[in-house]
Amino acid sequence: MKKRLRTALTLAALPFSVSMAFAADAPTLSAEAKAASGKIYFERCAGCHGMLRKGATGKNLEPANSAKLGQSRLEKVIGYGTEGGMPNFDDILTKDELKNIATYIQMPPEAPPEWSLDDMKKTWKLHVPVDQRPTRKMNSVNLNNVFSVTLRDAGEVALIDGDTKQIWGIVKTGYAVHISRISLSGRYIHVVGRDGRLDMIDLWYEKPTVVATIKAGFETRSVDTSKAKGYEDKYAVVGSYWPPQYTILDGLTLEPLKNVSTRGTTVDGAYHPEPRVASIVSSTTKPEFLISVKETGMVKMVDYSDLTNLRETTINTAKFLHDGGYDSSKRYFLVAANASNKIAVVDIKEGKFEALVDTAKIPHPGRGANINHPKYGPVWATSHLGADVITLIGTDPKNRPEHAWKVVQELKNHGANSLFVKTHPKSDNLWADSPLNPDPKLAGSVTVYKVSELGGADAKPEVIDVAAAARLGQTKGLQRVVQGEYNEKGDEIWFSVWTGNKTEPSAIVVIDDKTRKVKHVIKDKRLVTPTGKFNVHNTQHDVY
Ligand code: DHE
Repeated sequence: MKKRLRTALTLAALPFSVSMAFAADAPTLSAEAKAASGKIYFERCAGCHGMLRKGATGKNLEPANSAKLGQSRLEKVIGYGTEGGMPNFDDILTKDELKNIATYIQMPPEAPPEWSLDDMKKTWKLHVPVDQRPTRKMNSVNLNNVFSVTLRDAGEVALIDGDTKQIWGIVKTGYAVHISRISLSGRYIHVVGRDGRLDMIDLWYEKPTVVATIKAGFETRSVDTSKAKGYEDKYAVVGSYWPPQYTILDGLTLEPLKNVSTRGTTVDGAYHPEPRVASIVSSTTKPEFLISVKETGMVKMVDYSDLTNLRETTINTAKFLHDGGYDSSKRYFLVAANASNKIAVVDIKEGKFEALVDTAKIPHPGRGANINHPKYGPVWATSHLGADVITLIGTDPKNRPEHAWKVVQELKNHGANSLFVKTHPKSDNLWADSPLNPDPKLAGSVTVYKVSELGGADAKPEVIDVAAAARLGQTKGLQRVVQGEYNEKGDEIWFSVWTGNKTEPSAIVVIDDKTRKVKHVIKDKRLVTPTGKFNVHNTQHDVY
């Protein structure tokens, strides 16, 4: 035993090139193929498996594990996906790319560099200082009903006027732009790309205009802004996957102010080198950001009232934290611990752990959906990557303690591989998608339930083939219908029909919420790979 340990230590101490010499039959790629595969890994795989490939939503892909599966099995899994929630890539990657990426993940992972506050400052561009911005709104657009639409593979967002359904402006953003969040005033949209670029768009100009930009990390997924009384629009916060850290910035200029690493121990007490920042919500009652740290399984409540003496309350929940949102009272934050098949609940008022709720496999709520259930009162809903159900969880411990933090009902979804559920306080509908389903029919459809019927035994869902309604014709990529988002009034729901391929047409289908009939299809050659849609009013006020 002692001898084996000594050998391992000697190997670890050797320079990389020498230790590689021991593995004579190790998989290799040409420098060019390795660089191209590294790019694909970063763009398509790192989000689920981690830059260091330690695994989270996806499996651990360190060479010891991936090599066990072998080249041909890996190629099949990557090409066709699995029922466990891994999507298929055969419609996006060429045969050679599939082959090379299967080899690449059997080679040792390479850690990208760190990214300090100083590095960020060097990339910070204040295009328009605050005192040179408009002092009043210069356009006649109803800003409350503007949708910021992610054009994923174009690295752009489209600002669509929700009243006229016309594109008001297209703004260049980071690579594989991910989400938009709106400042509490409703004036600024913060858009974050996977490459760490954060753009701040001012909606008061005649056309949407970027007033500040910064590169906040190498890989980022989340952003939000301060919403507590007295701190409206004052700060922004960006959560990075790499380096694993969060950064607090000036909310009006994006000047980086404070950088905090999330490296450390997990809920199991083990050290983790890459605990990535997943979802962030901003408390409306306290000067706090709630930051979900994926690999540690901890939620950090970060008090931003004093950045010099920053106070963090670290709450143990479960691994691996991903996406989440508020209950209807906004007292509780519910977040998916997706690898544990649990929803974690944090009490924002008390600053404490509230509950862990066991659910079906791999919950994936987006921000979730809050409905008033005829039998169980206020409940929060999530759908699942790993199961064809929509889970309803009671959220009212005061008036309905018998249902609180329990799964009160499981509704059938038309398929697994779902990403988002949606409703609106003015709607009687609860919707769920299943865009990552390998079956084209299921990937292109949505399920909808009437909330007022959920108490009875006869609650029947309607399944709507949204992709067919878009009439895009035959496309190489699957027509994945993703992320319903309501308009301001709550009488329309918008779905993206995402072909996942920037050379092919995509669309947004607008459905009348009462009749569930298609009202409008937005088609435009500028709408390249639309995915997430963020209505200004609903995002500004966390309405879902
Ligand atoms: Fe997302 C939210 C991470 C892939 C569309 N996604 C989130 C959040 C996280 C996350 C942590 C929560 C942010 C918050 O609330 O602060 N997403 C990841 C990944 O790690 C993952 C799985 C893989 C990756 O490499 O990025 C991933 N996400 C996707 C997509 O492929 C989607 C479907 C299309 C796209 O545009 O990238 C996608 N993610 C979204 C959307 C939201 C989101 C639309 C916001 C939902 C909302 O209602 O707020």
